[in-house]
Amino acid sequence: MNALPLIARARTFRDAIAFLAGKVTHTYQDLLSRSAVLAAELLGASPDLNEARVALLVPAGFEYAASQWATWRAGGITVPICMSGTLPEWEYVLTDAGVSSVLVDAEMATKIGPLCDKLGIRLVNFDAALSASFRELPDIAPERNAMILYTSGTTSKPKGVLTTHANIQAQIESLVQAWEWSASDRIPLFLPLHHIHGIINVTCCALWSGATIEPFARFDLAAIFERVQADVYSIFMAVPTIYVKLIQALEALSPNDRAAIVDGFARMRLMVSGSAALPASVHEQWTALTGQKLLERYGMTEIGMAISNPYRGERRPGAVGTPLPGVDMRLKAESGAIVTTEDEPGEIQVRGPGVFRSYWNRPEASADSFDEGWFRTGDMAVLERGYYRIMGRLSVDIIKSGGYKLSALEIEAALLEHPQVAECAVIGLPDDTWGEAVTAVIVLKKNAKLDLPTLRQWCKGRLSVYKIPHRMRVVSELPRNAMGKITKPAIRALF
Ligand code: MLC
Ligand code: AMP
Repeated sequence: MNALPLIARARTFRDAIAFLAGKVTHTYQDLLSRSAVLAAELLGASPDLNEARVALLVPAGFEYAASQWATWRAGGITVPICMSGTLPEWEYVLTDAGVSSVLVDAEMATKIGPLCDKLGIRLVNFDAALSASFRELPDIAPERNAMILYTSGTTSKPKGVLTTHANIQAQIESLVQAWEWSASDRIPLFLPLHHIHGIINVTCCALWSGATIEPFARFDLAAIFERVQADVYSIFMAVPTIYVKLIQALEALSPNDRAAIVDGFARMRLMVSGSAALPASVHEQWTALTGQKLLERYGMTEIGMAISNPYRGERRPGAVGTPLPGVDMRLKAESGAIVTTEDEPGEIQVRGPGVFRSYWNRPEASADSFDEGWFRTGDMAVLERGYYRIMGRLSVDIIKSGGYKLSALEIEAALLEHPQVAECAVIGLPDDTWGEAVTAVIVLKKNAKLDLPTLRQWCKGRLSVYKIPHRMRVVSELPRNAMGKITKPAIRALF
């Protein structure tokens, strides 16, 4: 018998619809059957994958969930990768995680096939892997490793965040309890599935609850509006950039067209924002437009969701609320003292069953990220009238753009390979739509010329679209301190 609770629960609502895409439906029984066959295919003759890494490069929806469940049921670790990533980015992740198989659909097979051949990685085509017969699957203990998510940080290259099945279960149960998920919920899924927001908050919470997910291949405003207007969703989860885009699009409509869509939003039981700061002005605009009070919450790949405004109670614009069930948190002041009063800022530190196990293959980075057993988030917050407010990050090298966490150092390393670039510094500048806009400040080589469109073109194929500089400034020299180190605050002051 397979011990994973996600699977055991699905057996209790076999006939419910897990995924609805246009006219195509997949039940929980379909998920159970397909993931069992795929697990058998992944296993071949072996009784247990024993935590072999299986990368997922399949479309959001049934294919993704069945691939994830198959890997878990076979005893593997899922490594979801960015569908719109570049070959160098894929190569880095596949190599760093030591991936042995990649699950793909036909389209992705052609894109990543040659790279897998080069790296000696097995390619498993989701649609073709139908011939394996049902077989006994291994028991999976909760403390076994389940997933590696790549996240950017203060190091140039992204690090793999390793979570166990128990971590994932704790993250899911906390949200299901706090936000009162149930089998009658229906949610659209348009967030990428190589990050925790789309994986845990949307997909895993919905599947844990027996709810229905409507997947979209990408964030498709027109298609989402059509379904909102048809009144099919009870829950909606997005990053602040999406709410800004929704507001812009709604305001561009005629009053009649807008009213029909707004009514659909107004009737949902819950709309959540997270992954980046939701400006209080956007929160208020959304309420004025739809009557909905967005629930803002705070989380991180390493810890799952940690702080949330209440489902029932005051949802305060500009604040993230109080710790979620099962989350233990403290603020540590710059002095090293633990903050005990309101209005005193400190770094958010978190512990609890949802906190990840370690960074993949990085013992030093793992040890450095904990302080007496508490995970150091690198985010500053303050408690005000009983609710936490996020004040910003400790590191200037971390940028949040469109809800994606980016490392300035990774982008700088890429730009330095451009033949015209002598030196560069990358910063995130405030931006009304993207939260922060990736901004490159560049010193050119002698007699060189470079403009933003040319640089952006050059970046394609090297960096994912959201990492490509959105703004650029050429300077004759970068500001440095007495030690010769580039000073980013001085660069920010140039704008
Ligand atoms: C895309 N574009 C950008 C950009 N991203 N421009 C500036 N800054 C960015 N960050 C540009 C492209 O170059 C393109 O330009 C145009 O926008 C459309 O590109 P796109 O990729 O089609 O954009 P779109 O689909 O509209 O994407 C916007 C988005 C996406 C908000 C849907 O960024 C997204 O899915 N973000 C969510 C990321 C996420 O899930 N984060 C959670 C991490 S987990 P042109 O000129 O070519 O048209 C986490 C923990 C937690 O943070 O707490 O949840
Ligand atoms: P990631 O590493 O992609 O999981 O991103 C986690 C980071 O997103 C956190 O460390 C915060 O900096 C940021 N973040 C998430 N939610 C919020 C929020 N509600 N307000 C401000 N920042 C947030």
